[in-house]
Amino acid sequence: MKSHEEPTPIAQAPRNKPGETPDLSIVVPTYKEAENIEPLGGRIFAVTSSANFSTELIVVDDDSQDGIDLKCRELATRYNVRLITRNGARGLATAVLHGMSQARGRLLVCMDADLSHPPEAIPAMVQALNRGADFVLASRYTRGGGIKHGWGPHRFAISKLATLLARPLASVTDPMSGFFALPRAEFLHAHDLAPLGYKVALELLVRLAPKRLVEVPIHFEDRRFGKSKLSLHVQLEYLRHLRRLYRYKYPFVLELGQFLLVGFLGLILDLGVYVGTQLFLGLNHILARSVAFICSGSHNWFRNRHHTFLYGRMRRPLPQWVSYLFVVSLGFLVNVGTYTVLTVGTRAFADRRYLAMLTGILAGAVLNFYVFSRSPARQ
Ligand SMILES: Nc1nc2c(ncn2[C@@H]2O[C@H](COP(=O)(O)OP(=O)(O)O)[C@@H](O)[C@H]2O)c(=O)[nH]1
Ligand SMILES: [Mg+2]
Repeated sequence: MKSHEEPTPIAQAPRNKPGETPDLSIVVPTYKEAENIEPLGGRIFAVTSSANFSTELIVVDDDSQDGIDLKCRELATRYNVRLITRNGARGLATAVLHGMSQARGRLLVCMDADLSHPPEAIPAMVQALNRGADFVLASRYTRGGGIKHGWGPHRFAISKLATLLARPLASVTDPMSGFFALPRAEFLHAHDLAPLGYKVALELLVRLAPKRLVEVPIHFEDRRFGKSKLSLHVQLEYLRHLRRLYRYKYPFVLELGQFLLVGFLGLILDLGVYVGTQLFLGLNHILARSVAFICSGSHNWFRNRHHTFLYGRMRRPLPQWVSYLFVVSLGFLVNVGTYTVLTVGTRAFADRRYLAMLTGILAGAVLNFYVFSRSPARQ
């Protein structure tokens, strides 16, 4: 941590009086976690009261109807506990953000309900915030952290891959972590939040871009009660979320990456039509080249309009269609022109038509990317 500020004591009284701002608001999203909430609450308040932090626990439940309301009511007789039940809404990230928006504490902590995140790490996280950190992430992969009982190779590989994909977005060892803390004032600065799926810490890290970021090691434990809600749907949502965050942080790299991917699919189509129309329809190779270009060009335009250059959809259809025709015909001229000039005009390429074809495609693609990525709708 870069800050050299002295730590400031955060609390005098372990229990805040009604109406008083607590030091800590701990937000816990729940879905079917009735068995876990009592032991979690017990551990949270044992830790925070021995550290002298006045604390409120905010449970955001998506209408689990599993008796969590009774458990929270019982906990509330001993501690400062609030249950927020959302009807109709489902989703971890939106639940956490909702809970944080209702919190009153000076500092916010978010953690899972299933006892995977040890509440005993909270004092170290609070201490880091009090020393000037803007964001504290509890990490399994930083020095001193780990995963208790180990994971099978399948789960480990998926988690590692997901982590690697997120690394360029946030310079932390564990961007997948759901256990984090930040000052409420910092959270109130977060604009354009577009939470999706599970990864709310990653969302906040990208949108807030905190300068003083601290990682605190934790030993992650597998849940003992209840089932994980991490479904295939949530995993696919993670990919959509990543795409959204890359678009936000690295718009050019995302556009280029998607453009190349679309181009690669178009190339396969292009090759198939080029070879197929010659083999099965007996077309002359220059005509086959043109037909293949029209098929793959249309495919690429359609996909890029829908996936790559989204701002392109903000333009009115008619002028966009006209300029598209213009770009496509320029691309067509450059692509097929390069091919024709190389195969007809040079000896080296006369016997290497596929190489000439690839060169033509590349020249057309460079021109198309240049024109599409400079769309006036972008500004
Ligand atoms: N409010 C709310 N909480 C959720 C939802 N899905 C998961 N959670 C909670 O988010 C935390 C992490 O979920 P979990 O199923 O343990 O995911 P895993 O740790 O990745 O297997 C737990 O406290 C869940 O109860 C949801 O749709 N709404
Ligand atoms: Mg869990």
